Order: sequence, then structure tokens, then C-alpha cells
Amino acid sequence: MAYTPELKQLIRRVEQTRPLRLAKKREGWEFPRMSLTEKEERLKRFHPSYKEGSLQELRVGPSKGYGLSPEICNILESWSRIDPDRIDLSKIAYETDVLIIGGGGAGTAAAIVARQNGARVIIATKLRHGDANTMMAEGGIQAVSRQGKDSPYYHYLDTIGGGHFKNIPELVYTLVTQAPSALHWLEGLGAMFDKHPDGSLKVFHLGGMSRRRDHVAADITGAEIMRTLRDEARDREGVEVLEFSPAIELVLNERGHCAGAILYNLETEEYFLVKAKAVILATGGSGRLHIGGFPTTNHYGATGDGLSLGYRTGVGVCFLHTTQFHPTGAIFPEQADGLLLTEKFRGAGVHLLNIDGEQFVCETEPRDACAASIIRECTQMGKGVSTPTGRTGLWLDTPMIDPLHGDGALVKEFVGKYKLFKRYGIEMTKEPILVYPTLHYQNGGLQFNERGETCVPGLYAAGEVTGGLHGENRLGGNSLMDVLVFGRIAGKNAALFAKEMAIEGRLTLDYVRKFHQELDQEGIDRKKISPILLPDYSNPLVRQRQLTTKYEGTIR
Ligand code: MEZ
Repeated sequence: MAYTPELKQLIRRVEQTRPLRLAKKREGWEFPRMSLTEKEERLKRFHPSYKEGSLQELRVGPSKGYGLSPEICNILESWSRIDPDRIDLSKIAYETDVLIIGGGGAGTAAAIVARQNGARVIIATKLRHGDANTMMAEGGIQAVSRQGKDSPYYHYLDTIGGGHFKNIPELVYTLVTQAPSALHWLEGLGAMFDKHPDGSLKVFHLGGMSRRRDHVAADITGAEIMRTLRDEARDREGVEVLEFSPAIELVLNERGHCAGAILYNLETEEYFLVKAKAVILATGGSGRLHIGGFPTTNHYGATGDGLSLGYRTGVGVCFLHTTQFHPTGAIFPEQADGLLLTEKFRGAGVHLLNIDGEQFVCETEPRDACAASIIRECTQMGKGVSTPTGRTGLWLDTPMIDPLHGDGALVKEFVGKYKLFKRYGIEMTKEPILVYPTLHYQNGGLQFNERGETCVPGLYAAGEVTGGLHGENRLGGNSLMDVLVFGRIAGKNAALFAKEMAIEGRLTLDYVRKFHQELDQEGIDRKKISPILLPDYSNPLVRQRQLTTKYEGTIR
């Protein structure tokens, strides 16, 4: 839907302030940055993760007592979809060296490297191979690629600063020191990043970065990376992919090693067992839990499944007390609700503006501070713009791109979103876009170390399902690098474990029985079941009329 006459009227105010803002921008003027104290104060007052009463204590499991959002608590303190007494663990449908749960960037990078290290690999993925947050990523991947101007030292400091100095140092060290070779590896596999005519990689600035080190493929960087990884993995004999087969429960053996998983065939609704010598959890994030009622940039299957699976086996969780709300999610038109408007816009100089066409925050503040400032502008300051359906947001002044970077720059550099909004009747080169924070990233997750190991022998983890690398707030561009670096590490180490350390033993689901006992003792409602697999967007009125007694959601 194109802008209404009322919104078009308001756009005039943005147009009126644009010439002066562009002139100041060309002179290098930036809106003043917040001090550390101002930032803390702003987060405390306006960021959804810091809101009084937004967290509740986990009642069961290895991280009992940890304060988390109710949505994350719900999936962690919940019952298994299966009754362990009804599963026959002697019926093995598939057997492999390394089972990878998740077919996004981390899982697929892990598969390539595990195979290179001699392991037979199965990737089990809930939807199609590549239906993942990696595919949805737009504005880039961070790595030091410019000799002399940047170094992993600065990448380390920026990442730690962005994470409020809480990140686990060994994980950050591993990320920043391995990022250059991981980028090179990906280019070698055929990923095409944007380059200058002399062949050098283009680099951009994102929030919280002291140097330009963000690499892009227009605004579809994740799709380019996922295409490359998926082609490479599927070209290899010895890598099998089971699509529409989400994991429902991990399987341990009597020695406490992870030894496979129960999967669920979404088409036939059958459960089946994959036995493995090592397992990698790479299930991604949880945006579809809609923490705090926010819309999300995440893909349809992002329901935090790996958190529940790992947690039940005894792997604790960390850094899940904050959630990343990307500052610029679309709020108009209605069908674009929550869609990402990449941070690359702000990195390229685009302003965020209130109803009067005024700036109110430095656009390259880290995401949490920027999102909190937008919420403050719309609530406390009362300077938001209302949509016809009652949403409130602010302007992202996309028509600044061409004057700053040359005619045609927007269409070339932001082709994905340009085409999408054109279909809605909005011409981004002339009209700004209405935005508000949208749920983007699971800052924390399962505890793991720089070797990709969890505390359960044979169980590895990589990517968004893990916690510690990003501290309390991830910097833009660090998640695509996270999936590459830690996917590769997990792939290699899981293959080595399968070859040298895995010990055979009787398969068991006793840990599920034990977890169920804990749930029972706490009186947790038996209707709380996870993994939830897919979000339930069905209409409550329709649900009332669905009279099957067994109905609990979209899938049983
Ligand atoms: O890393 C991200 O989340 C990222 C770069 C997103 C974006 O704004 O494009």
C-alpha cells in the first residue's frame, strides 16, 4: 500500500529539513554520541529487555534461578513432545558419524568441514535446507580485510564494547582472529562480495565499529553466503540432508555421551531415530517467540528449538536476559511489519528522524542504544508518526542515499528492499520508510567454549543457538561471521570426536525422564511442550471451533 495523503503530508517535513542535513553530513557532522552513563540510563528506561518486571526466574534445569523473558522460560521449562517410554531406541532409521541439527549457515559450514575431516554427515533441518536466519541477513559480515587500517585488535575491542564488556573473551578472541581466514575461505568457495574496480573488497561501517570492516553483497549478503555454503555442502558425497525433519529430542548413551536425536517427519508425522557419534546443535534463534509482543525479522522456523533440546540434557544457558531489537524494522505497510531495513542504510549515512524531520540519535550507536532511543522518541517525547492502523514509528530517510553516494546507488546497493517497497507502491529513492524496533537476534544461548564443545561429551553447538560471544548486545555483521567461524570449529571438532573419542553404549532417554520429574515437582503445566517447531498464528476464534480434544497448537 502506498503512503496515505496524511503520511505524504508528513513526509514534506522530512523533505524540508533534508537539504541542510545533507549539507552538514557532507561536512562530516554527526549527531552527538551518548556518554556511557547516558547510554546505560537510556537502556534502563526504554529498552524492552531492561524493563522492570520483564524477566522471570527459571524454575528447573541447570540454569534454575536465572531471570529470562517469559517466552524463553516457557520453552526451557517445558515437557518433551515425546513420551520416552513409547520410543523404541533399538529402531535406528539412519546412522552417521556427525549429525548436524539445523541447515542454516552454522550447520552447513559445519557439515562442509566435518566432511573434509573424514566424517559422514547428516544435516537435519526443520524446513528446507537454507531456511534460516543466515538467509535473511542483509547488511553484512565483519572481518578485518584491510592491512594497516584495521586489525583483529580493534575488532576485539569493538565487539567487547558492543557487548557491554560482558562477552566471554576466549570466544571473542577466536572470532576476531579467525574471521579473516573464514572470509577468505568463503570467497574461495565462490561467495561474491561487493568490490571496487581494482578488485579490493568494499567495506562499510555499522553501529559500534571503530573501523570500516563490514562486507556485503548488496543488501542480500546472507542469501549469497547461504547459496555458497549450501551448494558446496550438497556437492559433497557423504553429506546427506533430511529436510522437513526437525529434531524433537537428543539421545544420550549410558556413558552420558550425545549419540543422536529423535527427529520428526513433518509430512508423515512419524518420529524416527538418527544414531550418531557426535551431534552439532545449530538450530539458530528464536524471533518467532515474539518476545515482548514484538514482530520479528526472523525466518518462520526460528522458535528456539535447540535451546530446549540442549537445556534438557544439562547444558546451561547464558546471556539470554537481553534480546536484540534491531532499530529499523518496517511498520508500514502492514504486510511488511517487522521486516528488516538493514543497518547498512544508517552506515551509509541515512538519518533517523522524528515527526518534525529532526534527528534525535547518532545513527551509528550500537543497536540496543539506538533502539532504546527510537522507543523514547515515540513514547516519552511523543514525536512518533502514526500509521493508519495505529502503529507508531519514525522515518528512515532513504532518499539521502543517492545525493550522498551518487545517482543509482540506492537501487544498486539496496536492491532487495528497493524492489520489495516498490511493489508496495513506495519509492525509496524519494520517500522515507517508517520504522520501529523489531526482534532480530537471540543475544545469548547455550553455554559452549571456543572449541564448540558443550558440557555434554559429543554435543557441540554453533551460531545463534549459543551464548557468550556477543555478551549483552551483538554488533551488526558479527553473526554471519559467528556462523562461519564457530560452524567450522564445531564441524572439525565433532568429526575428530566421532573418529577418536566416541564410545558406543546403550542409547537412553533417561535424562528426559529426570527432567520430567523436575517439571512435575515444580507443578509445571503439562500443556507446556517444546520444541514448539512453528509459531501458531491461527485465529483464536478458529481455534475455539477446532474441537479435537488433542489440539495443542499447529503440530502434535
Ligand atoms: O548482523 C546483522 O544483524 C546485520 C548486519 C543486519 C542488518 O542490519 O543488515
